[in-house]
Amino acid sequence: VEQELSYADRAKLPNVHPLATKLLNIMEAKQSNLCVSADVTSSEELLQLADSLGPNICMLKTHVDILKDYTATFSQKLQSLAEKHNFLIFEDRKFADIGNTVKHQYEGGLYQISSWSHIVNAHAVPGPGVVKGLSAVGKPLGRGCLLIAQMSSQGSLATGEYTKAVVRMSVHFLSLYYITLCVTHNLGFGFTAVYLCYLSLQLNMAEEQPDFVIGFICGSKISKKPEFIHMTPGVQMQAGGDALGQQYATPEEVLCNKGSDVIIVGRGILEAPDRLKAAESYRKSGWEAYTKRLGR
Ligand code: 5BU
Repeated sequence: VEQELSYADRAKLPNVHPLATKLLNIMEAKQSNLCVSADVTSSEELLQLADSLGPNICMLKTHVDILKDYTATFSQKLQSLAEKHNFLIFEDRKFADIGNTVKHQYEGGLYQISSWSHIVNAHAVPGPGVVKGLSAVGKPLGRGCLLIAQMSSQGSLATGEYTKAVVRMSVHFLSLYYITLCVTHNLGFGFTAVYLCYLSLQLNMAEEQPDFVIGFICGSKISKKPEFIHMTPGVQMQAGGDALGQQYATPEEVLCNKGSDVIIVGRGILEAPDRLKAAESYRKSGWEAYTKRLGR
């Protein structure tokens, strides 16, 4: 039986993105695969959350556009807290436009997300251009991106063949351009053959250096490549849902049975009477489910 790699083993893989290495090392060091979704509307409260739950988490997820009082100073303070407590920041922006537009949305505007968020996510709906656009801004800064391959909400259309296509896009996003070129320019057979050779080279290069996409938002493990991080929202101690279509699975189900790497928990912690105690119990459940999966 093939033994599964631990987070620490995966951090050392030769082709892993430096940011994924950093995350995997944080997870191992803090024994935490918990990402808290800090869905609050006041900057002060968010910073307080980051400071108090910081020691228990590997990552903090934000929706900056729900803050009523965002300032650049807030983002600086959040960055300091991320350094103080050794966690990564993930702005759940869900980019979904053409490359040129997402470039501006990522770098500019009010929030200047690329300047403070280690990780962002994107829908694959627009095609490879969305990753290309984001990567033009994020790659020089050492940032990483998660592609949304599945969603936790009821009736999500991101399933089946779509999910598979997202996984393929994570590796091949450059190569798709060459295929399109071949087809649209209706190149002859000889040309196409040469292109295909070039293409397979490109594929290998992409696989050797996954340069911006570090993983997926998904409900279960969807790629066999241990370099990719699988992150799952819709997690609570009790399976169920909310009134607006959110669906919940337990940490045990997500990490042990579904093979994901990181659990994302919002209201399971935010609405608990003692947030710190709740975060610690999610961290502990998450870590136990992971070690059970490894069988160590
Ligand atoms: P909850 O309070 O644990 O239900 O919050 C879940 C968070 O994860 C919330 O910020 C959502 O916007 C986010 N989310 C999600 O729930 N499901 C998804 O498929 C994606 C993001 Br992508």
